Amino acid sequence: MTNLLSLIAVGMTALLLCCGGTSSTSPPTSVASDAAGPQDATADVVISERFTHLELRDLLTPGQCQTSSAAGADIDAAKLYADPSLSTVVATLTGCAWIADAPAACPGNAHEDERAAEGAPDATPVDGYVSLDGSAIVCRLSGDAAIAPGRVLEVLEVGAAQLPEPFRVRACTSAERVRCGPWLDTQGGVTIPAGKLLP
Ligand SMILES: [Ca+2]
Repeated sequence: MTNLLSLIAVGMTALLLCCGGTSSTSPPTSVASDAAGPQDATADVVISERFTHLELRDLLTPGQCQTSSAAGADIDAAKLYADPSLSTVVATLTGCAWIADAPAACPGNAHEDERAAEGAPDATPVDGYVSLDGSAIVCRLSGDAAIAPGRVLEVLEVGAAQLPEPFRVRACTSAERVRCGPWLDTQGGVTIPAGKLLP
């Protein structure tokens, strides 16, 4: 009887070892569970690739500095609309900064405060805009918004209506601009289907 109980005990142990071993060596289940964790979710390429930044670069030819104190494209603001009806603003610009590795700005710029491109449009003939002056700025879309198909981006370039100044814009996933969509060359105030700014 004792031997029988021992055999049963050994058998159960073996069964437990068997099942425990089987369970711990089933990688598909284990990996799938880990992949659903928050860390792996944010590392996912598709999920993390959000084009949340805009680079605005002057098309003033380097070395062709103008004598104006507001040289180049004058950016008042930008608005990202939810859809082509242009009725709902999803985001404006925030966190604007001059780009250090862009061509140096021409001297004598009286409108060098890059933050003038942030927030709602507020330009007057003498203030409220940043003159790109041969250089470039990068800004983040407010509210963690991102460029997405169906949305529309409006860039408000101000100044003389008879002389719209050329600049180019592209969307990037970060201020470091490692991953960006195509450049879109334009001039003056403009609305752009946001999908055109995606790779
Ligand atoms: Ca402004």
